[in-house]
Amino acid sequence: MKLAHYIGGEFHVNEEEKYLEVINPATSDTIANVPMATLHTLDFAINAAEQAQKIWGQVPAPKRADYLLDIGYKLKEKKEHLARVLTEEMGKVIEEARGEIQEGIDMAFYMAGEGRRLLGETTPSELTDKFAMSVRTPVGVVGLITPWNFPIGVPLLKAFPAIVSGNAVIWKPASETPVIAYEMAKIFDEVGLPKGVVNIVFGSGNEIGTELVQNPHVNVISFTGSTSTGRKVAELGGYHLKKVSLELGGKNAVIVMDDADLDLAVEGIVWSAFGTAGQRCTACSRVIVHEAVADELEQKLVAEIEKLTIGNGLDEANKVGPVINTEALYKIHSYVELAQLDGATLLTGGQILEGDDYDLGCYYAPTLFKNVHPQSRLAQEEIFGPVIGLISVANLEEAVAVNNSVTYGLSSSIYTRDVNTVFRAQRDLDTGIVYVNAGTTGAEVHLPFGGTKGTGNGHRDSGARALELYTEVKSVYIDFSGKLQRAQIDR
Ligand code: UN1
Repeated sequence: MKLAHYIGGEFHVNEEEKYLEVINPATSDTIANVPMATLHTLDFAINAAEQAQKIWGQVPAPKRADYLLDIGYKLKEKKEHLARVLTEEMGKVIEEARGEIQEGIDMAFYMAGEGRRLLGETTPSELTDKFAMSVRTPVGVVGLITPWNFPIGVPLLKAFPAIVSGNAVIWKPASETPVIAYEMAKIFDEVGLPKGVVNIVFGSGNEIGTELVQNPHVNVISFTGSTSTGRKVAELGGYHLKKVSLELGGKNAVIVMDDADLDLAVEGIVWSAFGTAGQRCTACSRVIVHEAVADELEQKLVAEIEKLTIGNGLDEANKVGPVINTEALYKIHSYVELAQLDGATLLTGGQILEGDDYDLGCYYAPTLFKNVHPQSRLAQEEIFGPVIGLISVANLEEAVAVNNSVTYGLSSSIYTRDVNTVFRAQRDLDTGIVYVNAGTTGAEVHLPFGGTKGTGNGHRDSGARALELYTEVKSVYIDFSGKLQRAQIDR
């Protein structure tokens, strides 16, 4: 299957472009060929977006929201099909793929409600016969640069608030996962979203991503991906004085206190560490455990991890799918080797899986280490794979200090039955998301999503706060006194 860009409401082919193969990481089969846009194609898309936005920005927001409802219903109707496409392309197990489509559905319906809010403020003026308010206006053309690990969930968390706010979108999906984006283009087309409101351009980050960030006709950039790329996006976007929202890495921990329900904690750790084969920015990759329960937790964890079934995500029986490609396999394995050199003890896993069906795909054994030094690279750097390390601590203060000792700040979790511990922890953990008695993944669409420190630059996806990125705020003063009134002077 040859994919095509979606520009100005048409599927667009440029014969001069090269194609890359899209590989199913579970089988190594080629499932599609994706064009790599030239700058000419991108220009065409930017122009289409600009033209469309002029009209779209004038459509009443509740009417814009009606399209989101239609998209939401279409996603519902196609949920199973889309989930299968997602699993084939990205590898996550089918149950999780369904969850990701559901995240898109939830965001469509939630943001459709914003069509009847998009709240500004009204406030008294300090002068008589003068009215004061702030209103939201669209920012114009929005560029989305999105990752392969949540190839539809993350883009839709960004696209829907952008659309309902009256902007036009240019979306550059990750080159590893274009098929699900192409499916999304079909949905925009089927619901009759006005042409040019969403444009999908496949291409390289270096060329197309860079041009999106620097092009003067693109007003806002929302990027989810690695911290190193995010830094470049911030630098370039900053030079061009653009609003740039960054959602970057994580090094998320589950803290298990001595009064925790250990079986519950084990379930939460296993789910949040090995779901999506550890390739979530919210994935648990450190377990900070109170020394009094460390041995028991370790034994229970090993037992549960060794029960995990690994294989093609289309098979409902499998709990852990492949990682995205062989490069990822080798990167994960190099961290495992490094951890051993750093003195950590391997408890289970620690290898690229081989033999039987594993040879065809990119499978890494779910891996657990203990005796991990909190400052070692295994405990500090984002691995983006199914690897966790146990770190023992003596009390809550130490647990919080270890949690906060990384350069990232996305998600954290604590298992305890003590209400005082709960409140202290939620106050002192420095991440953008804190879970109590649940793992580190599973954010819901109506609360802000994002993190502190190296995880981003203060913006948030999801929730009503996402609108801050996609709207300009205009303060409007209406003086109906019929005379000159001077603020701060005529008191
Ligand atoms: C990501 O990994 O980039 O909270 C997003 C979660 C999901 C979103 C993850 N709702 O794990």
